Amino acid sequence: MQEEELSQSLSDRPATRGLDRVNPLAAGVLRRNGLKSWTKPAPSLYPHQWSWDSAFIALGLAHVDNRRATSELETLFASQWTTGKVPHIVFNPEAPPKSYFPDAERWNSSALSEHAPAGPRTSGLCQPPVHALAVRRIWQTTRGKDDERVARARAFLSSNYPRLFAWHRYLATARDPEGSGLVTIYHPWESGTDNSPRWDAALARISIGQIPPYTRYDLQHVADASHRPTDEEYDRYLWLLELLKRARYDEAAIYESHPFLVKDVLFSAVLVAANEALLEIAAVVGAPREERALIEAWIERGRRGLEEQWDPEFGLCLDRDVLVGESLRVRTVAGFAPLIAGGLPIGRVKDLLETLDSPAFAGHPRLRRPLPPSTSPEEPGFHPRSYWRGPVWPVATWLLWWSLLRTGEHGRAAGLRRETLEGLAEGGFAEYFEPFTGEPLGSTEQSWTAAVALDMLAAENGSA
Ligand code: 2M8
Repeated sequence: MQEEELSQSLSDRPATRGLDRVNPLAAGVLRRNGLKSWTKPAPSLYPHQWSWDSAFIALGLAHVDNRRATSELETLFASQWTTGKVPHIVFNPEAPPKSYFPDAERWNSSALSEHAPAGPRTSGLCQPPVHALAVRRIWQTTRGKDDERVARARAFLSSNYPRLFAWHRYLATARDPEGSGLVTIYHPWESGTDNSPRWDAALARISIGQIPPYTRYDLQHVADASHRPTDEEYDRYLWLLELLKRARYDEAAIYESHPFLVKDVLFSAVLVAANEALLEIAAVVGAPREERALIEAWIERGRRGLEEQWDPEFGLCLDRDVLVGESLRVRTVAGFAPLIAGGLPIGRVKDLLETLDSPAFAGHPRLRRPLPPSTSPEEPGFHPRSYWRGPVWPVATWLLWWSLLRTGEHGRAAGLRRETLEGLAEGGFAEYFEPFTGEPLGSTEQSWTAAVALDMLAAENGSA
């Protein structure tokens, strides 16, 4: 559906206030942040290409500009490592100097690892694998379209299936040598929820060594430094980066001595959902039977691994610190991971919905809107204005909304969709929102916020 048609169909409905403006405004954000073949996550705070941002961006673009959606992912996957890893940042050589730190020089991945791509320079980490969900959305949006468009999408799926398969295989092997079904991350940046209190205990155990001097450029792009991670947190992030460089980004070496090895349940659940999407893609492209069997096994193992991390007291799933062999007992939005992974017995769905509706999350009495904050307001590490420590992130709400739809919880999904879109109509496409006031925080014009709005809007009558 074209931009104009989409907004037209919305204004035909018993419109919720201001919603008819959201679609053209969201498409405008993505247009303005767009460069040649890919999209910056935000106008100035993030001048490079980020992995899971691009996946969400492609998912939203699939509804308004299918060619652009495919080029977004093609550009990202062109920088895939030979191990299968999709890097978390692909550096833009044309970004203004001193606009983002750590930069390509600091990562130095192409000099340190033979597995890094020869082309554009990249970081040495990865992020949650939303990509197969985006590829499947690109396929889904061809439904009812002309033959040429369908053939183009099929060709895109065929050329990308092997890349996605290699990416998921990397995560299922190098990042899960224990065969637990859960992905190990080496750095909070890999989780995408960087300063979440999920990581406080694991980070506190690390003793920091000598870090080469650095200047943070992120702080010059936000209204208030307290919305971003603290300097103490950055020191830890930069120290972990030094250690990864010393290991030359070699997986076995990292696994042997790295002081931050954590089983991330949100990352792992996204992988399960992405593997389900990959199975569908595999069917479209006629992938070998053995590969499909492997993907099925990854799905099953992932769900089992998540179940083992269930915490009955919190009614949530918890991350696990590999080094001390203990769960990290913090209530964050990541705890809803089993919902994202799907395939749950009714009882477990009920448990999770109870937690979602409780005062620990969307039922907290002071919330501006009944949307889950990134960290429970009942947690000591909660902070309503600091990044992933409390604000509401539309991209995280999208994950829950999509999961609820898939679970058949249409009423709840419709509620999350309505509240999110109304919040965006009111506050714009900010990176995140203060949960008690609805105030937009972080970067303005954040691409993935606009992208998830487009996807939610396209889900006519709550079906995606
Ligand atoms: C944030 O992370 C980057 C580091 O990767 C940063 O703060 O500089 C996170 O919200 C992450 O999830 C996101 O992908 C990235 C770009 O939007 O920004």
